[in-house]
Amino acid sequence: MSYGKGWLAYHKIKTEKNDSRQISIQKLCSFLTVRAKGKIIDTAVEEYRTAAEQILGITVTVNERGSSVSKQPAVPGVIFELTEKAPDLKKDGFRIFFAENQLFLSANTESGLLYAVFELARRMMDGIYLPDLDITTNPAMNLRMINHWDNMDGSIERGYSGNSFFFKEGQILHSDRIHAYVRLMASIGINAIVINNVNVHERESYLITDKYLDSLKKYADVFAAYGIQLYICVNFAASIDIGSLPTADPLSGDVISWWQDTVRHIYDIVPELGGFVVKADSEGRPGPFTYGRTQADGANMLGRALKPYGGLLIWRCFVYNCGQDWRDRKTDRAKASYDYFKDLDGSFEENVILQIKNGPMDFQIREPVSPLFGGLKNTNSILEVQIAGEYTGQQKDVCYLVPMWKEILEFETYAFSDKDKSSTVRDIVSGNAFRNINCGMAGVTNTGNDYNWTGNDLAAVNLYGYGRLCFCPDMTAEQIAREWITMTLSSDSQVMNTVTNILMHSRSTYEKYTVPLGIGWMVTPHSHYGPDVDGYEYDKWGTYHRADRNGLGVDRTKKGTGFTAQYNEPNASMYNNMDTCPEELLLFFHRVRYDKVLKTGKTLIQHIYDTHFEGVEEVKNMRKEWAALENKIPEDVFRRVGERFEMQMQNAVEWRDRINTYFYRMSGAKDEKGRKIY
Ligand code: GCV
Repeated sequence: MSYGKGWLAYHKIKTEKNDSRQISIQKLCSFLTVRAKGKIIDTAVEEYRTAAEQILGITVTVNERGSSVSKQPAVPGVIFELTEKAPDLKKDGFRIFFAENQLFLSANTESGLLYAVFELARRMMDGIYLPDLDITTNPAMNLRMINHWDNMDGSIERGYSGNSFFFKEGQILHSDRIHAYVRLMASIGINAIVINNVNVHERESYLITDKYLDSLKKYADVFAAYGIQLYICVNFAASIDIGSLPTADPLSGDVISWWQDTVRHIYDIVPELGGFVVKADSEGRPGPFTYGRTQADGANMLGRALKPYGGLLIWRCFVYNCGQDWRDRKTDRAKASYDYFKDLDGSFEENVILQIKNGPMDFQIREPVSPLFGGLKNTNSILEVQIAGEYTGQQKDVCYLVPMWKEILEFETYAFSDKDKSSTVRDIVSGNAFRNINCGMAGVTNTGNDYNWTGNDLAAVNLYGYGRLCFCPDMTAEQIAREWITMTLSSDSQVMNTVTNILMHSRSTYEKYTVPLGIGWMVTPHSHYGPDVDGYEYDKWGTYHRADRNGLGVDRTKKGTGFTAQYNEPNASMYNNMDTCPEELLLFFHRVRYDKVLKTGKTLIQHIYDTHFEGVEEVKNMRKEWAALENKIPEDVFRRVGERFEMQMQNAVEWRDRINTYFYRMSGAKDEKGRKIY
């Protein structure tokens, strides 16, 4: 199957506007001196060559190569150098600056140099005068991870862009596409990729055996050349399922030895492996609870086995009771992760990291931030977000997620008693708040073997934006969108303005025509696309809206389920009080009557009607704006995205009519504007 180049489809730019400047960019970039050696440096040289040739239309001559090259070339050129002398550079950071007729790309790691090359390529595409550059960039987060939910049969759980490019019919695939993918990931700063689903089924349990280790080694090598570590998800009960032990009890001596031997063998063959990711005691996956052990017992046992090899153990906090009785109003799924993990704070091994979903529920279009951020202070944590958009349009409906992720990162958790000390989620996952090294972000990816990688071409901005955000969370969502548009579509001003406008409004539009004010779900069971208001209302998953003829919403205050108390003050009180609770989260935290007047002066029921009508109108406008780009962007992209807008239109109309009709019938309240409700 063929594939596109995504944001690395460089094209030749016009450099005339620089022609009158002192130094010819073409000449400057033709001459490269490499004062460094290594596998990733070789990659950086190749990537530089590709970028310079394709963007500037030149052939690059590599002057000298090697770590001892120190003489300054007589002609203008580009110099790659590894330096230990730059105090403002952190691990994998880089500097690009111009001095003595040379454009320096300087870093203290090989990966840093590779990132500098990709940054330079972005600047070239922007058409800027390179000698003006003076940039120092350090990655904000140490772990910048991608999670694949790919299964070995080739399917992808919550995948909306075709099948896996890693696996097919139980085999590991080796194709050019893997290399193309790894380039894309490295270009946005990704340094860790987990290739298989957190739901480790029977076949995937064998990934840690000789059956697959040689193949994994090949992947590890391809990844390593781009500064990326390979990770795999493992089955907590592997000692039973593939070993011959009767137990997976993490405190059993036999289990401990089995994992130690297994991990030793894996690292003998794949020494580059980054480590394991584990989903335990969650949605049917085995875990330490079966043996009366804690989540820390389970994680630490595996962490200790990985430690001698520098491996990390990433343990997910998505642990909750998925067999709830819908009649039970006391149990609250939102409380589960905090209840299971908060008291374990400080009891995890140094190489164990907790992976926490952004919200306490499950990747909804609007949720509060998980109270584990700010609750855990002595534990490495990474923030898990979902690029794939399971509940946010599934890459049919356009929904730019970077604005949401930025809100999450900027959320102040008030973890310190000195309330002036910053402890935003960003501070926590970048390791600044509690001085943890093993922190960062994990994004559940939206890729598959579709030609354009992401189903909807516009959904690639979420993948691109995820990587850029992990590296540079200071960038605004709009800057990221514009950069992606330049790299992928065009820098033509009409294209730039139209697509930026569509992307920047897309989340709010999606939210308008789907679930109101943070209540979540109301989706078609299993597929999770399209509306079904009561689809999960009488089910076991703990995801209820509790609508009746008077109102809707879940009372999570102290008088209700008590979830608000999991936050530090003043957040706990803010959420607990209906008047101070941010309105966009009102129904998440409170049970609200339909006739309650909101800050806009509208009643809740009128807000529901209005937003749903508005949402559909906004989709119509986006579709129209897109249609005006014909002949301005590649024909195939124009067509594919156009088709997606048709699907989004149908989806939005269906949501509008189902939600409005449902709440009209429940409440009996008429729409003030007398619009059609069924
Ligand atoms: C991989 C949600 C999804 C599941 C997913 C799970 C998880 O429940 O619907 O498909 O499983 O989250 O994050 O583990």
